[in-house]
Amino acid sequence: MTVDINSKIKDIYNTRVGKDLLDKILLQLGKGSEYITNPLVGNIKLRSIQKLVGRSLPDSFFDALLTLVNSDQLTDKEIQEEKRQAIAPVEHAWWKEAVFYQIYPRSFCDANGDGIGDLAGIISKLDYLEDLGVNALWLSPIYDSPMDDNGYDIRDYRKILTQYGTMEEFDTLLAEAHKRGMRLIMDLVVNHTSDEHEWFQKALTDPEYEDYYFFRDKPNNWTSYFSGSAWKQFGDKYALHLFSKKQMDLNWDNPKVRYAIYDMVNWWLDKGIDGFRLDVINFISKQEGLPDGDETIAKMMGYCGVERYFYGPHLHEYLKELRANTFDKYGAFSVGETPGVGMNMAKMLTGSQRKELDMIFSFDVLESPGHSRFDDYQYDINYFKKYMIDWMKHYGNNCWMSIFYNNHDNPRMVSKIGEPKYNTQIKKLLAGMQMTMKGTPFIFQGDEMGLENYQFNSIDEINDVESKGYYKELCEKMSEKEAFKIILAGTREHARVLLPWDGPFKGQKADPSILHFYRNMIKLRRQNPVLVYGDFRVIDDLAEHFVYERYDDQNSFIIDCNLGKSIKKGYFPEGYHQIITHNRHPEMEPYEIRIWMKG
Ligand code: TEU
Ligand code: CA
Repeated sequence: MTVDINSKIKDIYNTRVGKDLLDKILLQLGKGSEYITNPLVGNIKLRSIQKLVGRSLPDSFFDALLTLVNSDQLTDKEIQEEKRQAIAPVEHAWWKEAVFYQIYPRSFCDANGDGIGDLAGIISKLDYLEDLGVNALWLSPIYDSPMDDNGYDIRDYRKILTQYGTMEEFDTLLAEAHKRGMRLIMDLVVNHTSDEHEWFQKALTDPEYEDYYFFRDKPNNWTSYFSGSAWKQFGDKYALHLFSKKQMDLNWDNPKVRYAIYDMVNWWLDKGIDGFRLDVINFISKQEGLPDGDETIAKMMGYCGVERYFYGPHLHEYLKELRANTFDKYGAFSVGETPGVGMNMAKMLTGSQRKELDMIFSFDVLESPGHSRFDDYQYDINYFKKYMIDWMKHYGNNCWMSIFYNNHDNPRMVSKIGEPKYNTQIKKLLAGMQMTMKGTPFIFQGDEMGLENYQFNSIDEINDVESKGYYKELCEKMSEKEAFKIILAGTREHARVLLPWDGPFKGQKADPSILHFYRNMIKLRRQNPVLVYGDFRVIDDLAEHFVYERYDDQNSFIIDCNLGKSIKKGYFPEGYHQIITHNRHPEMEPYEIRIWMKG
C-alpha cells in the first residue's frame, strides 16, 4: 500500500518501512510504541501534523519519510511467499550452528613486538581459540591501507597490510584455521575505498574513472560520521565521503564499479575463505541526485543526509546481483553490517527467499532508548531482554539473528551497564544469555577475558579517527575536560586496546573465571542443537526477571536470569537439573544466571 500526505499515522505504521522508521524515531526519543499506536495519534493525518507543527517540520521531512516508506513495496505474491517461509522449518546451515569470534587484527596479538597486532600473532592464538570452543572467525580488515580508519580505508584489496604480515602468512592462517575445523570470514569494505586506492587516484585525472566515485561541482548538506561535511574538495570539484576524508564513497550505480568488486570478491573466495562481513553495506545505494538531507532528521539522528542512503532505491537489486555473481557460486556466507535498519528492513535483507544476505547486525540493541553511544548513562539490560524477545518472536524462521554486545566500534557492554560491584556476575549473565538465545553468537575479542572499558587519561592516548574528529568539534563549544568526558563515554578505542595475553596490559587483565565460564557455555551450545534450532518461549519477563525456555520435542533448557540488583525468587523447574551454574539457593543474587537442563 502506498501512502501520501493524506495518510493517517496508523497507515504509515502499518507499512513495513514505515513501522521501522517510526520505531526508530520512538527509540531515539526514548518513547514506547503506544505513543503512536493509541487511536488519538494513530488517526491523525500527516497533513494535519504538517499544519500543526508548521515550519518546525519542513516539507522535506514528510517528503523524505514518504519516499522511504513507498520505496519498499512487496507484491501480494511476495508477501504470501514470505508468510509461508516465515513458518517453514528452519533450514540448517553451518553459520547458524557456529559460535563466531571477531578479531580486530591491530590489537589482537602482536607477535613481533612492534606494538601492532599481526597475522603471526593470530596464528599463535589459534589453539587458544580452539580451546575456547569458537569455530568461526571474522577478521576485521587486513588489507593494504594508510590506516586512517584502521584498515576500513582500503588502498589495495589484494594485498596484506605490511605491518600485519604477508599473503603467505594469511594463507597459513586460513589453512591452520580450517585444520582446526574453524571457518574464516573476511571484512568486505566496498561502500568506499581509501583516497589512495588506484581507482580514486585515476578518478582525479582520468574521466573513465571519475564516475567510480561521487564528484559534484558543489557539496550538498550531508555530514560525515567522522565530523564535518561529507565532501572533500579536489580542484574545482568535491568528492563524497560518508566517513573519514580518506574514505571515498564508491558509486555503485556504475556497473563497472560493481563488476570490479565482484571480481575482487571472487579472487578471495577462490582462496577458500568461507564468507564475508559486509561493512555498512546498506549505504551503497544513494538516492538519485543526492538530494539534501532534512535538517530535522539530522538533529534526531546526529548525521545529515542519512535518510537519503541508509536504505536506498537500488539496495536490494545490488545485493541480489552481488550474491548471484559471487557468494552463491561458492556457497559462501554473508553477514551485513547495516546501521539504522529495523526488523522489517532486516527481513527484506535476510529472508532466505530474498537471496540477498544471510544475516545482518542490527545496532538498535546497543543503546537504551533515548541514548546515543557518547551519552554517559547506564545501559538498561531489561531493554536488551525486550529487544531480543521481540526479534526472536517475530523475525521468522526464514531469517536468522546475530547475537552480540560488543564489536570494534563500541565500548564494552559490561561497562555500559555500569554496576562495577557486580561486574563478574554481569559478564557471566551476558555470556549465558548470548549462548542460549536463538541466533548466532558473535564474541568480540576480549569478551571471554572479561575485559571492560579502558581508563584513558587523555585524548592523546586515543587513535580513533572518529573520536579525534568529534573531540575537536566538541572543543569548539565546551572545555577540553567536558569534551574528553563525552569521548570517554563512547570512544571506539575502548575495544581497541591490545589484549592482555601475558598478564595485566595497560591495566587490563584477563579474568580466568570468565574464560572458564565462556568455555563451558560455548561447549554447552555446540553440544546441544536445541540451543541452536530449538524454539524459544518466555516463561517470565516481569520486572527485571527473565526466564525463558529453548526446546524441541525431546530436549529443553530453562534459563533463569536476574536482570537487576534486587533479589529474585529462583525458578526450580520440575524434572530439570542445574548445569554450569550451581546456586540452588531459593533466592537469586544480583545479575545471577542459572541454566537448567531437562532430564
Ligand atoms: O561502521 C559503520 C557504522 O556502523 C558506524 O555507524 C560506526 O558505528 C561508526 O562508529 C560511526 O559511528 C563500519 C565499521 O565497523 C567502522 O569501524 C568503520 O569506521 C566504518 O564502517 C567505515 O568503514
Ligand atoms: Ca606486530
